[in-house]
Parts: sequence; structure tokens; C-alpha cells
Amino acid sequence: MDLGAVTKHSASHAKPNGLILQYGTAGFRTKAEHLDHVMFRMGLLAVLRSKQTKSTIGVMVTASHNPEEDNGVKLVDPLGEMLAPSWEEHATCLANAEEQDLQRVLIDISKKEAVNLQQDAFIVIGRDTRPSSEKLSQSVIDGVTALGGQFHDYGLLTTPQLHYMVYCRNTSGRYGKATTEGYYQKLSKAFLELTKQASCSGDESRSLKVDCANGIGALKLREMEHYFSQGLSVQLFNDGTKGKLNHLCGADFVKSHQKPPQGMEMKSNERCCSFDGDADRIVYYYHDADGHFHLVDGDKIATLISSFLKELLLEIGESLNIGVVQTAYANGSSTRYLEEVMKVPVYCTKTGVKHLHHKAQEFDIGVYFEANGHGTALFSTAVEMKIKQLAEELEDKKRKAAKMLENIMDLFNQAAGDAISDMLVIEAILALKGLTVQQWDALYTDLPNRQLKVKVADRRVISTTDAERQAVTPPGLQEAINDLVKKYKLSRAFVRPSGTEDVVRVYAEADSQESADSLAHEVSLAVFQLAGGIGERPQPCF
Ligand code: 16G
Ligand code: MG
Repeated sequence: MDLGAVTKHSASHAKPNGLILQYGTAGFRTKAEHLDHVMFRMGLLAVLRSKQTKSTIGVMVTASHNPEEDNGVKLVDPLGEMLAPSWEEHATCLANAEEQDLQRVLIDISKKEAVNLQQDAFIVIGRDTRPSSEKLSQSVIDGVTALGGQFHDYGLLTTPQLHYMVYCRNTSGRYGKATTEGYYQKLSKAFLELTKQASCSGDESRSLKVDCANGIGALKLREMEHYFSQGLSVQLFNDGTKGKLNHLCGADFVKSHQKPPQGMEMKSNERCCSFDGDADRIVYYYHDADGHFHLVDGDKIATLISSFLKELLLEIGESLNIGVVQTAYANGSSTRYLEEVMKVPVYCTKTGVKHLHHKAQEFDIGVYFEANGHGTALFSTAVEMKIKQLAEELEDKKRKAAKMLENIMDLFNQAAGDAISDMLVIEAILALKGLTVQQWDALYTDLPNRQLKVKVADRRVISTTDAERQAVTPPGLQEAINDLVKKYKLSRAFVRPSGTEDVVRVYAEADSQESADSLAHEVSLAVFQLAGGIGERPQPCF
């Protein structure tokens, strides 16, 4: 390790004095102008991780659904997964080291993790469409080369595409070809094979309006469109030619405001969906004949997918275990429907994809979705082989079902939640089952809910347990929430410190929108009083 070279190059990516950043739920995220040194140093860290795992490591430059002025970076582990927790700590240490301590921190990490410094390192890099991303990804490359690593810069990619590339490269091409072309071909082939089986239900139902949040999803969907156009025609909105990234559009906007994005022409009963800024989230929605807006979120996506998978398994006669993984944000109606009607076991984890992904790996088939639309289905390696074998061996109807299962498995991006891949799975299932978006939405009725934010002096005073559903500290807060919840019917509420913003998040649901709004407001007041609220007291805003 040529530490002299690191020090020399680091001088041109100097850390602003006193700036402290944390590797959070999805990597580092802040104003783009504060990130140059972090990018350089994540290039260094990726090289160490690559040497240690003897695998290709990914570095993605994006701030997802956050404002265009922000940016961020996260590392992708060998099987396309999020960076291992012990390395998140190293990332935080390295990002915050003062210039004179940089060498020591690198040596410490190498020793702690028994990194063989003679080993080769290979890094793949992707970035979103933010104006700051190109320069910042160049800083990552400077870091990689300063430590003698080799790299391939994919340039513009969706986050899930970078996960896919990493996964492909570390499984010697077994999963797919590590090119965008390979990604488009793999997904489109599985999609077209699946939809071929759908009884023709007219052109109308095979078209979809997509709000691309003015982000990378637009570019990539446009590139991919002609590969699957026989089975689905997509009409893109907010494609980045005019509007600003994530501004009044995108999956996060639609989910949190529960209204359509700007710039989308919606006719009644038309199926529409929104991606987020790096295309790893998707939510669906429509206007009914009375002009009412209906959101079909991650919970309903998980329900549609797990029901269909269960049906196929029944048809094949295989008793593989399917589990659905959610977070505390999952609508109570969805959990009830899955458990009581679908008879699928449901598990709850902390917020953040890495937690859901980890839990989903415990099942033969693990379907995980956050209510915000981030998720996928994972098939264990043994199950993958079994399904491929059944698709060859079984006869007639059973074989057809096994083949469909195989196609669905190929269509899911098993390295990460992926808006494009999820969209194609959903579209295929709707076509195969002949379901309209209204029929899908009618599987169950969401309980009215409300999310609010509260500003406090230090959000770390709130700690939680039971997958964030119970507050442990500050004293008295959980008791206060319990008392408030008792005042409403079918109600539930919880609070948690955000992992991406300096706020405390409040969630409430109840039997009516008024009750959910009022409960959320009362819980916000309890947080404000008991957890050191700052600024103006929360006002009832509905
Ligand atoms: C990040 C997470 C997302 C989570 C969100 C919660 C990943 C890739 N993304 O965007 O899963 O829902 O943070 O944000 O893990 P919050 O902690 O601010 O509520
Ligand atoms: Mg995202």
C-alpha cells in the first residue's frame, strides 16, 4: 500500500475542518459540496474491502429521492448486498479522519480486517443524473487509483443496475452478463416469456404511465423500452428534459403526500406508477371515475407478488416456505390480509433495506417490501436450482407453473429492490391474472394514516425496540403514546429517529383520516415535550 501516494492525492480532496458525517441507512448523504473528501475516501475503502473479500466491490454515487442539491455514496458488497455493518463503522471513521490521521486509520482498518494488501482490487462505479455526480464519481476514481485498485466506470446507472453488475461479476456470469445490455436482455426475456402466457386482454391494459422523477430511471427505461415493447408499452413523464430531479414528483413525493406527481397526465382508471430518483423504489396509483386518487404502495405490491407466488407453488405441489418481510410502516390492513386471508407468515424489521433483505434470506422465498415501494423477492440458491429442475421435469400444467416461477425468479433483481424489475413483475402478474389496477387495489382497504416530522435538539435521545414499534427512551414517551392510541379505534402509532434526516418521524393510523391526523398530531406533541423539541410547537395541520 503506497501511503505516500494516498497522502499526496488526499491533499486535493481535503476534508473541510470540523465536518462530521455518518454512514447512515443508505450510505453518506448530504449537500453535494461537502462530499468531495468522502468520495475520495470511499474509493480508498472500496479497495480495502475488495482486497479483503477478493471480489469486485461497487460504489454508487446518488442521493436517491433527496433534493437535487444533495448527493451521497454507498458501497455495494460482493453479492450485490449493502455494505457489512462492521465496514459501515470503518467508513464513518475514515470519512471523519483529519488529514494527518488518514494513514493511521487506513492501517488500522487493514489490520482489524486482516486485509492482504498484496491482493488485487477491482471496483465498479455508477452514478445518477445529479449535476454534481460526475465530478464526485471522479473523486471516487482518484481514491481507487491512489491505492492501486483497478476499476470500471459504468457512468450513468440506476442504483439497482450497479448492484446487478456487482452480483454478475462475482458469480462468474452465472447470474447474467455484467453490462446494461445483459441486464435489459435478461429481464426482458423473462418478462416476454411470462406475458406470452397471458390471454390477450387488449392493448389498453398493456400500457403504463411512468413518472421517472426526472432521474436516471427515465434514461434507462428509454434505453430498455424496445426490448420489452411487445409485451408492454410505457409512456414516460418527468423524464428529466424539463423538470428538476425529485421536485414535486417521484415515488417518495407521491407516497408521502398521497397525491399524483406534477407533470403527469392522468385519466380516470389508468394505471400509473412513479420511480424515485435512482430507480430503486416504485409505487402505483390511479384516479377513480370520481376523480379520487388511490395509492397502491409497497404493501400492496408485496401482497400481489406473494399471493401469486403462493398460487404457483400450490399448482406445482411444492411446499416451499414463503415469508413476507415488512417494517413498522406497513399498513395494518396489509399485515392482517397477508396473515389472515393469505395465510402467509409476516415478519417486521427495522427500517432500511439491509434489515429487510437480511430477514428475507431466511426463507426459501422471501418477499420484502417497505411501504415506500422499495423491495424485491429473494430465492435461496437451493430453491433456485429446484425451480429450474422442476421447469424441465414436470408435465403439463405443473410444468407451465414451474416455468412461470422460473421466469419470475429471473425477472426479480435479487441483488436489490429495483423499480424497473418490480414494474415488469407487477405488469406480468396483472396481465396473467387479468387484473385491473382497481381490482388489485381492492384486495384490502388501507387504514387511513399520517406521517409527521418533529424537530428535536438531539434525535438520539429516542431509542426504540421491537423493530422500532416501541420507544425505550426518553422515559415516559411510550406510556404517553400508549395512552393516546387508546383514544382511537383500530389505531397504532410509533416514533423513530430518522436515519437520513435530522428529525424524529411520527406514524399513526386509525379508523378514519381525521383520527389518524389527530393521533399523529398528539403523538408529535408528546415527542416535542418529552424528547426536547426545538422551534415551533407542532401545529395541527389538517
Ligand atoms: C433510506 C433507505 C430506505 C428507508 C429510508 C428511511 C436504503 C437503500 N434506503 O432511504 O430503505 O426507507 O432510508 O429513511 O436502505 P428515514 O430513516 O429517514 O425514515
Ligand atoms: Mg432510492
